[in-house]
Amino acid sequence: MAIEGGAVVSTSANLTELETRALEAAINVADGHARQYLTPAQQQIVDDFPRLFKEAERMSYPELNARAMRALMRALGQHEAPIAESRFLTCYASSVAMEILARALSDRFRSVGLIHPTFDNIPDILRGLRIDLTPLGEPALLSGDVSDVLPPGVGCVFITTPNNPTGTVLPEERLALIARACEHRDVVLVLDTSFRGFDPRAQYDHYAVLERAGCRYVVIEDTGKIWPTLDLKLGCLVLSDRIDLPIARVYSDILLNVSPFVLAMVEKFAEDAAGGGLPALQAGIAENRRLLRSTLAYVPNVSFPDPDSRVSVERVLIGDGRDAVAAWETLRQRGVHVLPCRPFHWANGSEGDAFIRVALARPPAVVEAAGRALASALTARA
Ligand code: EGV
Repeated sequence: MAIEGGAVVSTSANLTELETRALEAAINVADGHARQYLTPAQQQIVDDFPRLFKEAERMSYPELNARAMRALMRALGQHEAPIAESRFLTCYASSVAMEILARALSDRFRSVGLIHPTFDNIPDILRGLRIDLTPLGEPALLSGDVSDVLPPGVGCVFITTPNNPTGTVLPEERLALIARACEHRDVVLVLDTSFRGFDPRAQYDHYAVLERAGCRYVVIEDTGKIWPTLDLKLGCLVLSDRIDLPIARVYSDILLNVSPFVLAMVEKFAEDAAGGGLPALQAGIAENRRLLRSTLAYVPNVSFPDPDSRVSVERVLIGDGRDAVAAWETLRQRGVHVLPCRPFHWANGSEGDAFIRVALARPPAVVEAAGRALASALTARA
């Protein structure tokens, strides 16, 4: 099916390797990093970077860290997030936070329940530490008997919400139910909320829910997907009290501190987000989603399986027995890079064979060009 290069995808390439290839492409809608234009308000913050740098140089690190965290949590509706220094650990990126967490988990648990599908570096990092994974499908996470979410032997449950690539959000009542079950069974609940800035439905106060349930939890917060700051960003591990895992110790093995400049920048961008930046971001993504859907509207049997998704990536169900890897390859030869979804389905790759993921955090012209190229690739005679 797939011509040269295709075999690489189905056997060994991970999503990030495909994203790396796309970095040089004319039209890159592969990675989920933020590559849209800065808003005028964000541009002003950037124009002020020399002053911000001097300020960061002078300030105390713990204070900068707490200020950045407080501003970020406030912007995202997470008012009860613990700001005590011992309860949050800022990292260079959410993948670094993930690696630290996984090493701490591997010290205690052999088995983790993980949302399915999801971005493949999460299962890869966990498996790399010899942790066994049980797939937790989105339907089971969203409804039905909550004990299905906590299979026997599983010491930790890991949920990405909103999920990547589907945009599925864990609603408040369901989180409360799962958190209470975790408390009851002494299972650690981990949430990866990297995409929550895109979706107000993911901005109810998760910490209030988690604290009320009294479970042990770790939340990975992230700024990497939301602001086009050339990958100046933070990932963050937020811990419940008495987490009883060597997370702080592993953190110290990996890093001492993040950049004070990045902390100062995050505070400014978070204040802007709270003051109107988030709705502007959401409107831009919604516009790009409409644009992509309209460029593909005339292609027979192509559909959008996540109609309610608000995240900055969109799945396209290419239908008619078309193969995503073949479509990916055709597009790649034309300088347009998307992602085939097979690797997201880490427990059952073939489930992803009919889906392509298109990144939306781009200038509208890039999304439109990608949509047109995809439409043409799917309508051309094979
Ligand atoms: C997405 C890239 C890493 C990741 C991109 C991503 N891979 N960090 N190893 O940041 O959805 O494209 O999550």
